[in-house]
Amino acid sequence: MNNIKRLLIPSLIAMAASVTAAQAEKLTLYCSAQEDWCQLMARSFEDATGIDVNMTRKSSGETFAQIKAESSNPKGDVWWGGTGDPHLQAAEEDLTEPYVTPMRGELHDWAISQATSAGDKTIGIYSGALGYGYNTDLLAANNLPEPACWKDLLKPEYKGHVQMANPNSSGTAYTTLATMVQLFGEDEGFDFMKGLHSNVNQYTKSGSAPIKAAGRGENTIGIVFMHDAVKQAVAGFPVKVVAPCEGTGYEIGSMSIIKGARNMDEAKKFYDWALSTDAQNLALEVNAFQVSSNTGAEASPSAPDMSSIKLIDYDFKTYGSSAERKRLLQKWDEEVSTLPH
Ligand code: S7P
Repeated sequence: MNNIKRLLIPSLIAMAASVTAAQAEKLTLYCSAQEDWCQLMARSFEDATGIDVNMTRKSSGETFAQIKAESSNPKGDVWWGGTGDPHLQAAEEDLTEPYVTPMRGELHDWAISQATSAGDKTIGIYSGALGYGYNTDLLAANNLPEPACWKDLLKPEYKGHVQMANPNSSGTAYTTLATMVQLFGEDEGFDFMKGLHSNVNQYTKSGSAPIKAAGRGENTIGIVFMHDAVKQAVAGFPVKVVAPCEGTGYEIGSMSIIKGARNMDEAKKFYDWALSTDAQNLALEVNAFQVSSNTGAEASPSAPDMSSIKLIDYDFKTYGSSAERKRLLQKWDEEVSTLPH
């Protein structure tokens, strides 16, 4: 071997090793919580581990559809956030990977139940109740009464004043549809959705968009998770939060590792980290007022008090099943969305 080769070969080997190491240290994160929370989680994980994170934010139903479409050639590693139902559907359709985290001992029972019901292919990261919020200035300006119940939203005077998301793209809106079916029974639940349709001014793609629009004064009433309405109120917008009088459904926001993840070690590192108190306390920095799944995580005094809200016994197993979610969405598409306003 001549001198040049003797000098070059070790440095080429070292370069190749560092390229391989650099290639391994990355994570593709699909995120279905609010954009600011998704960004904070991604950047904080990078700071904590040195692993580069490529994050994409999409609503829950959209992310489910993307993971399904990519299943023969998965591009994402972890799906963090979003309502639990589509995570359960992904587990049933074998789109996600079982993983038993060593963090389990730190979690609330409801977070573990979510994992157990899905063969450990998902886990609860937060919980929050569905409700609605309204812009108090717009309500007064339009001489509208203060709504307090779900059925108040069917009154003709609210025509054009109610906004919700499309349940196909949005986990919030699918939770709304499944809640009405559980609260009132299937026939009455669909009658409710049809009556509501007459008053809805727009079905948005994202679940929280209706209350952000209410905060900006572009919409009066937004059907959303109560914590998303609290976020607008805490930001100083004239938004009042309602826990509907009949009772309401709730979500177990979830996290799953995508089957065939290209960066499986990093995916597991993120999964464990995301369940830690430090990671879950980041929620408070972006006014995300869900209940965290780690029992040691801090709770904000502004967060909705779950114990004072009349919650239904939401049947996650049924409404997160592939057949039921598909059936309800198809029925909503055919019988509700096509009706004239
Ligand atoms: O982070 C707030 C939040 O409401 O967003 C998630 C939601 O599913 C994402 O929006 P979509 O309704 O558009 O899917 C919830 O899990 C979460 O609580």
